[in-house]
Amino acid sequence: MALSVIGCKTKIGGKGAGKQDITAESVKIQIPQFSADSAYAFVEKQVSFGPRVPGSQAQMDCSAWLAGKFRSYGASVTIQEASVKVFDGKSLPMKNIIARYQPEKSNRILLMAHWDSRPFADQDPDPAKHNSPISGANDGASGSAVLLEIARGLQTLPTTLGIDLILFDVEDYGAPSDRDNGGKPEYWCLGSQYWAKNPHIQGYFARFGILLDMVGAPNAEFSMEEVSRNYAQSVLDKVWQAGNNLGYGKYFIYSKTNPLIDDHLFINQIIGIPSIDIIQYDVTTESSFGSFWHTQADNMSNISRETLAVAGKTVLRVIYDEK
Ligand code: AHN
Ligand code: ZN
Repeated sequence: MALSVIGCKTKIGGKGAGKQDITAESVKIQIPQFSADSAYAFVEKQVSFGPRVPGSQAQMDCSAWLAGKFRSYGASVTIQEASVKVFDGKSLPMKNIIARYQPEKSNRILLMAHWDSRPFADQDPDPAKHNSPISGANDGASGSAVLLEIARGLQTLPTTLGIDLILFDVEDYGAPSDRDNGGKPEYWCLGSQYWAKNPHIQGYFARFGILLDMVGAPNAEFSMEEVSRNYAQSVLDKVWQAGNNLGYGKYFIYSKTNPLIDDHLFINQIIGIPSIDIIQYDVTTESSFGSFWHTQADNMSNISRETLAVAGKTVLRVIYDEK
């Protein structure tokens, strides 16, 4: 366990203060270790199942693996299963993976990622590839891997608040960009929309939520995205402050960027948990998400151990500081 310890023991009272030595312990905050290698291996493992497209064998295999991994780290795990209707009218199986720590506590923090992979590489420079699925190493697997590695730490050291980790399915089944309904918000984030309307516990609430999406690319920049700013400015401030305090100012930048349709939007709108998105936003590329976004190049060659660790250590710091 890495102890990040601030503080000391202070003796209160000098000579004649009485028989007892009163020992006051000042703030002593421990956070578990976050292994960049372990997080990287979790990305690799997910990618090894093949594209985790809804309805595929990879979806079945990878969901079982993810749930088993959370269980092995001491979480109470459920898979929320339903059938959801995608943009072309097809009904597909959805599997949201829910891992809970200290479920008896009423004050909670919600950590989220999506774990499915997009069925169409519709941004690939090669049009012949537009209908084949992506590996989704960054888009999907990276956020899930960071949450798994956080879970590995949660088992070793309890937080003051209860923690829920949810891996949403069917985030990335939005209509391809060249279709009529391309870009329509309601076709994205079907797993989070479903959960927000049917949370695993009736009346579920959390103090705040943090979504991790595309947190694995080398030199990623996480900006202050508009939905996050509108619904959860104080959460954004807390997370950016933690990242900058840890020396990750190159990653957590203080620039304001446009609103995104992502799982946090529906969590804010439908269930009202103030939630932010930690998401790579690269204004220098056309998509804003890096040149490999929704292409066949979203594979292990674009995954950086350092970026995964930056995201993970920052979130750990935030959840262990929360009282
Ligand atoms: C859209 O482009 C619609 N949403 C950005 C969020 C996203 C897509 N995350 C992963 N894939
Ligand atoms: Zn995507």
